Amino acid sequence: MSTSTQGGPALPQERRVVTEIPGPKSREMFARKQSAVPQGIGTTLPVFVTRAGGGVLVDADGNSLIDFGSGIAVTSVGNAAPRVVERVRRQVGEFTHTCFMVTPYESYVEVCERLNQITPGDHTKRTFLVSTGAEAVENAVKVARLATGRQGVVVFDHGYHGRTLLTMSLTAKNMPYKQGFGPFAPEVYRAPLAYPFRWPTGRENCAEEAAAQAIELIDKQVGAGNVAAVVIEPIAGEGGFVEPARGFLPRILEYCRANGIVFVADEVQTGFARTGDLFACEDEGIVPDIICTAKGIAGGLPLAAVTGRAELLDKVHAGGLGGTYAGNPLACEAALAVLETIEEDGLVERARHIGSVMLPRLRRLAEQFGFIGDVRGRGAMIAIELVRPGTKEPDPAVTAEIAKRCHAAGLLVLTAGTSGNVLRFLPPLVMPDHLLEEGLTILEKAISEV
Ligand code: PLZ
Repeated sequence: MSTSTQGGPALPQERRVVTEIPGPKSREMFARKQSAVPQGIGTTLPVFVTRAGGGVLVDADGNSLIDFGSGIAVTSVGNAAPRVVERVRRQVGEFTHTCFMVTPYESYVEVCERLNQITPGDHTKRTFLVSTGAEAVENAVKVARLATGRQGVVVFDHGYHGRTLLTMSLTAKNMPYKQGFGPFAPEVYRAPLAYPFRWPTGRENCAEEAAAQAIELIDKQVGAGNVAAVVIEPIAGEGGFVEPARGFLPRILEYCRANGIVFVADEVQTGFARTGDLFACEDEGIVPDIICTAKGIAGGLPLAAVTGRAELLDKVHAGGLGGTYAGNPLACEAALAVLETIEEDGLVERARHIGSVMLPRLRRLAEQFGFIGDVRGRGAMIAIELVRPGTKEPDPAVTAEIAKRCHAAGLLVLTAGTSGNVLRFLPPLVMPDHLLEEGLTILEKAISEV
């Protein structure tokens, strides 16, 4: 039996279901949650976690669940990953906060230096740090607006960029993210996304037609000269792991370059080896003007970054950017540990390996079951889209039912998609193969039973 020493004594890398899921202790805590926390804060699976590491989550009742979620693509290096634990432990005893804008510290600068090196493009870059993905995207737009003197922001169908006023406005899906929370920020325009599975005239026309429609929308409805930034996820995450048809991103980038529009890649979910490249933009050689990162950057500590062309970021006046906790020293230490882990443990390769295990098994399932409409994704960012057999009509009910069965069997899976009909898989990149295979077996069983 392989073990993980993450966070202390060895944590067995096994699935172990010893109670109903959720068990009695989790149910008791969930009842407390229901009376202390508003229902606006949802719960995918109401088991209360006490430890986690490698590929498992251990709950208060002693169940050990296989983790196909990584806390929504965050713990790519594993939970309580050894190098993260070591560096954060050391740092927490030295100092916990000074505010980088008041008195700086080296680890912040080192994280920025590293991001300037490893993000796509060999132009001169600058990076600044914030705490959340939404903050990173919002700051990218601030920079683009100031640098261009323009206001418009173009985003895409199925996009997700956060829950703050601006990023909620950039997000496509109404329920639950926007419903009742308006009015939304102005000067946000939404273009079609090249969604191969759902493109009306077929996959083969998708990239070209979608790009033409997006460009026409910008030209005719907004005016290219009014657009500060195009903001896009290289693979739409919450929107259902939609990989834009190949050729779409390069075409949009080319249009941005020709029109002085800042191309912002939101790699909050796709970044840091998740897709089998260090950044998903690399797959088609996209060099964004600004790249936003978060989630996988710091193994679970809250950190996010905005990295971009020096000439853009340097336009902002002194004091124009920042935040009390932005680039917290514990989170910076964690980020340095994550970068070391990705490199030393070959996690880019590991992500590709995970994809190469998952995709063929899922494709075989899709041949067997008509309600699996599409299998897609790259690396360890893989999804299936569920539809009514023989149609493309989304089936969120069957999606929820499969997730429920997986959960009951001790496999955490997440749903996604504008219609809630996508099951997405985001295992930690350090998940041992036997757990990956076992997780897929549970999934297969759940699918064959619904
Ligand atoms: N951009 C591409 O995926 C966060 C949302 C969880 P924050 N996705 C998880 C939820 O329901 O709130 C996300 C993302 C992309 C931006 C964000 C926002 O990142 O760290 O949640 O602010």
